[in-house]
Amino acid sequence: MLNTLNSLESLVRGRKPGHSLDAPFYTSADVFDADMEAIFYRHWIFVGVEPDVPEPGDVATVDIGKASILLVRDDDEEVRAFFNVCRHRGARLIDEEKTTVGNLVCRYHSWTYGLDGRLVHAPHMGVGFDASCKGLKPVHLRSLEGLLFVCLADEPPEDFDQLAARMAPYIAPHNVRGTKIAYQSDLIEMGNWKLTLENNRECYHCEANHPELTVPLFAYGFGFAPEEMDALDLENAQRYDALRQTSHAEWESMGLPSREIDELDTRVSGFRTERLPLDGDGESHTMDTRAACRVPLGRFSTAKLGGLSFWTQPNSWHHFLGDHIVTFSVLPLDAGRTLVRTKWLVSKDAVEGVDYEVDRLIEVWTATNAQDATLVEMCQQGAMSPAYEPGPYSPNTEMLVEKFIRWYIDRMADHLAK
Ligand code: 3BY
Ligand code: FES
Ligand code: FE
Repeated sequence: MLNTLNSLESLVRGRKPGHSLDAPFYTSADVFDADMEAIFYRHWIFVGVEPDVPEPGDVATVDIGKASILLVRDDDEEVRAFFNVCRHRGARLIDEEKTTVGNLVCRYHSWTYGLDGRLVHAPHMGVGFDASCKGLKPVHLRSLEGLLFVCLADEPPEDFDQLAARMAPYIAPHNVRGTKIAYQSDLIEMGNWKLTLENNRECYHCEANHPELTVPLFAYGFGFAPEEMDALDLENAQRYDALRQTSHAEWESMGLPSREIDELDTRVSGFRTERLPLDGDGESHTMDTRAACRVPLGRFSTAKLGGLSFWTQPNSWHHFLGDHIVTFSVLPLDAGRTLVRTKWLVSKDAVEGVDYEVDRLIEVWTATNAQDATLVEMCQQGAMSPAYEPGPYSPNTEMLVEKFIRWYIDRMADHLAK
């Protein structure tokens, strides 16, 4: 189907605007390899949160394609990132997803690295051996108010700093660094990573598929076509819009930036954010829309802060509530499999069983993730059929899907031009 770079070029050039992609983008191993090269080894990838490694010596590993990355909290309490590859004969250094160490020791021949990546011990290497140039290879790392992004490229896209500067005031009040991970789920979706992202960037499918998520989310935020709404729908949509405006004004007066920023396809480091009111006079993403955790985040005095959403190209979305945070990291495994890693964060001071119950905290998004996994798998199966052809996105509800795909196609075109 797809054998040469030329055919990838013609696929990229032949992309039909406003439509889903040609099948090989979802099914081909060659396109998957190109995606890793052009996107996942080059751009800023969301991999975790500072509370993954709360104390000096804490280590977390995460795989981006074939690259295993170490996240380490060093003795100065700084988080650092390295390639998880020993500089002796290349063994993977740390196997576990989480561990705590004094030094990073390779169990093959005991080469030992400090938490700052320096090689501090290499037995039997002789007098002429210069350990100083055999430290662990560093990986670019940015902490956006506690959200950890890495970039595997030598020269990372520079505009991430602008993203960070604009997003920090939105995220800071939720105090990610003051949280702990109450729960993490790893879900393998049987579909291409771009189907996972496409599915995430619209709520066209929400009413029919997400009975739990549609409890806290306002259906009138889903973007119906005005011509298909009856008088009652229109009135509700207008009421929702008015609530959105007044909520933004109220939250901003409390020092909580809330208004939409949409740079999804206008920047190399594409992102979008907005704080939206929740339904049912709601406080959180729970089945009764009440806070799931009794200890609020940051210095919030009310739980009714709506939901701040934050999306990044190519691999994350996040929801910041008054009482908890949910982060999602999309990590491609192969053309037809994608890991969706979800973390639920609550205040460090909250006590499980007293201030929150894990079941209640994770109920809405556990159900939603499972439903989304099924939808993604359905699309992967469809993309493999000879009958598949790119289908049209709704101009009312799938604009952000189009922005994701446009961003992806532009990045692939940039890569091929080099
Ligand atoms: O989580 C999100 O941002 C989107 C919007 C709602 C459905 N979806 C998973
Ligand atoms: Fe790590 Fe030899 S490969 S010490
Ligand atoms: Fe969904």
